[in-house]
Amino acid sequence: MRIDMVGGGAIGLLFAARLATAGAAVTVWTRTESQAAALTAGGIDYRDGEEGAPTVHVGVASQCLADLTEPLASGQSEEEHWVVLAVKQSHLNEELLSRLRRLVKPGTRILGLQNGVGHLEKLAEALPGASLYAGVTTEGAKRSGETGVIHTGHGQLFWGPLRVNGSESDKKGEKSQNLWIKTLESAGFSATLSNDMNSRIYEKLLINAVINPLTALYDVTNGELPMHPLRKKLMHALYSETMEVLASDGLAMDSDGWQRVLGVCQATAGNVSSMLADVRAGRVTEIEWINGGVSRIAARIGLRSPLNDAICTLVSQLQVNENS
Ligand code: KPL
Repeated sequence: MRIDMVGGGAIGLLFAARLATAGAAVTVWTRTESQAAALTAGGIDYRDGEEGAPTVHVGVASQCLADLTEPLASGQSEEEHWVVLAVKQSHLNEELLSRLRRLVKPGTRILGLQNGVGHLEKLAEALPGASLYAGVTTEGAKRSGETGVIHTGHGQLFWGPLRVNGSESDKKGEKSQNLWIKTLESAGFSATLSNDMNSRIYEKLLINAVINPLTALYDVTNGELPMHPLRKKLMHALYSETMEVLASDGLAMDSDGWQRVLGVCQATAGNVSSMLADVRAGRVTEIEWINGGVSRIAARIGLRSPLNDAICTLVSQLQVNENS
């Protein structure tokens, strides 16, 4: 099995390290030459988050995306080839899409692991002929340096085919899906093939739309967020508005959504959300694809979303201020 892992962040390195350990031929495509050179020289330093767990060096191939100037000959049938996109939504720009066109051939299976919404439509338009898969992961991972990753929490991967804007349906995908499942299982991931990825994406969107912007605005960990009564009130108001929008657009949850949000805060209590981490580091956040995505869905189906609109403006303002 050949896997092109696009993105050398925490999730990209986590999946790359474990899949390579399970015997897959993994190439990590990075944004910087220096990370590609360091990964090629020393591999990934993988450590399980358990107290006292050793660091394991995992050899992988790595190349800088900027070097992807010609279509890549795969040398393997497309059934045994998966491209996994583990970059932030904000990095999924024209430049990256043009590189991906050289990696992806008609029939290539491409799995997007992004938070929020909007990326799959973008990929379907940019890569006609590719078979699109969506993934939602709750694995916890933290980068340590340029080549290191710590697996901070074992989670779940839900993945499955998704047709958007008339993208190709993966009619002949069964063999490739089975190979992918086997590889994921050998790598120790708990993975579920889902035929209802829209609901999975909306469930994750609901959680991210409440926790991520409020932890960023209040500068608190996930566990601290609901501890203060006024913060919890605001969380609930944002939850209710978001739930109404997503439920009106097809989200049907089999459990109490509000309790799920509180449960995630508890289960990831010590975590700094990805949005707060971005704000603290002065990086562009995913607000446009999380709460901005909720606002766009609301507008499409004729609902109002004043809280999501306001939260978007506030977090964007925070980015401007952090960067100035
Ligand atoms: O997905 C997350 C994120 O930070 O992006 C949560 C679930 C909030 C965990 O931190």
